[in-house]
Amino acid sequence: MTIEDRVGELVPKWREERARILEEKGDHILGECTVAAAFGGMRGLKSMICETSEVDANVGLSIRGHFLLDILDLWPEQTFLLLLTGEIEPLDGELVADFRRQMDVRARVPSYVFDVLRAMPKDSHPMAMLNTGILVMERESAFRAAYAEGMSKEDYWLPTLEDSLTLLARAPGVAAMAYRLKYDKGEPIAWTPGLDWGANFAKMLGIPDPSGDFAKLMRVFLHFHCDHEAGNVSANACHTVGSALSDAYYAVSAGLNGLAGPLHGLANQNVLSWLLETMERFGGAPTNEQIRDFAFETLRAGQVIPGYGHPVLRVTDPRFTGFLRFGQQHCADDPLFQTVNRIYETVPKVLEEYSAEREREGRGPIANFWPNVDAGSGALIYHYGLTEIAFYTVLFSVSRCMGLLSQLIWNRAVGTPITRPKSVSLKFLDKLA
Ligand code: AMX
Repeated sequence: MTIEDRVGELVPKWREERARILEEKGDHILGECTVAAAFGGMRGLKSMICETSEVDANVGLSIRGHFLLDILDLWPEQTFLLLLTGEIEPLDGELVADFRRQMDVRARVPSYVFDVLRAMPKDSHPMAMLNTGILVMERESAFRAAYAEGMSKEDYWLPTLEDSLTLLARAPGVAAMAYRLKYDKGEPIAWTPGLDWGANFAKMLGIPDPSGDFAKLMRVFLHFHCDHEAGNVSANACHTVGSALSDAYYAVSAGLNGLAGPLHGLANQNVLSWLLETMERFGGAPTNEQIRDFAFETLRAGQVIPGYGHPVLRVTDPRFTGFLRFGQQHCADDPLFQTVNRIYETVPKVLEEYSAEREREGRGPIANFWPNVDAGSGALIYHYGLTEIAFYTVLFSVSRCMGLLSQLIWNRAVGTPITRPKSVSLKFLDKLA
C-alpha cells in the first residue's frame, strides 16, 4: 500500500467525522474573546481545529494522542506518518518503506534552486535562504497545475499530498545546500538512496560523523520539532495562507517565515548565543551563582532569557526533557551541555523572583518559568561540530515541515474554508457599553 492509498482510505472518514461533529456540536461555544484577548495575540483562544497534535499546558506535546515522552524513540518517517494517519507504523512497515521510496524518487533538488541561493547576498540569513529555496520550487506545484485544469474540490487533498511529499523529500537538501553555500563548505552533497530521512539530512550537511551519533541526533531533532498544534505563529501562518488555496510551497514558506522570528523558532539560535556568552564571560562552564547573576543582568537590560517561557506550556517542555536525556547519554562531559543543566537548575528560580519583582512594580507576571524546546537542542548540535548557530532554526524548519504539511493535507481533505476573522477599531472598542 502507498501513502496516497492510505490517506485515500482515511479521507472519507475524516469528512464524515467533521460533518457529524459540525452537525451535533456546531452551536457549542468554545471560548469568549475579550477585548484583552484581542489585544493580546488571542493567547489561548480556542478557535482553530487541529487533528495532528495537541499541547496541554501541563504535559506538553502529544502527537495524535500519544504523549511525546511515551514515543521519544520514533524515527521521523514514523513521526510524519503518525501526524498524517494517526497510526504508529513499525519501522519495517509498508508505509515507512513507501515513504522512503518516495523520498528517494523525489529528493533531487533542482539546479535552479542552487543558482537562486548562490545569487543571494552573502549576508542573507539561512532562514531567508531556505524559504526562498522552497518558494522558488513553487513552479512545480502539482496542486497549482491541477487547480488550473479545473480539479474538483473533492480531490484537493491528493495534489496537496503530492506537493507535501516532494517538499519533504527536498527540504533537507535545500537546507543543506543553504548551509554549504552560506558557510563555504563546498559543493552540495546529494541525497543517498536507501538511507533514512534523518541520516540523509545529517550526511548532506557534511558534518563529520564517524560514530553515527550526529545522524541519531538529527533523527531525534526532526522527530521532536515536528508539530505543536495549529495556533503557534508558523502553523497559524501556514494555515491562513493555505486556506486561500495557495499551494503547499507558498503556505510552508509563509509558515517558516514566521518560525524565523526570535520569539518563535529563532530562539534556539539565541539560546546558544546566550550560552556561549555566559561561558565566555566566566571562562568555561559557569557556576550556578554566576548563571544567576548573568541571568539577572540580562533581564535588567530589558532582554528575555531565550529558551525559557512559553505561550501555552506551564511545565518543562517534554521535548527539552528528551534532549536532556540524549545529552546525558551522549555528551554528559561537555561543558556546554553541563551549562545547559546548570541553567535549568538556576533560571526557573530567577524568572520566578524576577516575575515577583515585576508584579511589585505593577507589570504583569511571567507566566511560565520553565524551559521550552529551544533551551537544550543547540548545545547538542554544537557538540557535534555544527557550530554556525544562525543555521539552527533551519534544522527546526525541516522538521516543522512535517506538521505544517500534515495539517494542510487534513484541511484540504475536509474542505476547511478560507480564514477570515473580523477585526474591530479602537473607536469600536471605545463605544462598547
Ligand atoms: N525572559 C524574560 N521575560 C520573559 C520570558 C523570559 N524567558 N518569558 C516571558 N517573559 C516576559 C514577557 O516578555 C512579557 O513581558 P512584557 O509584559 O514586559 O512584554 C511577560 O513575561 C509576560 O509574558 P508571558 O505571558 O509569560 O509569555 P508570552 O506568552 O507573552 O510569550 C514567549 C511567550 C515564548 C514569547 C516568551 O516566554 C519569551 O519571549 N521567551 C523567550 C524566547 C523563547 O524562548 N522563545 C521560544 C518559544 C518556543 C518556540 O516557539 N520555539
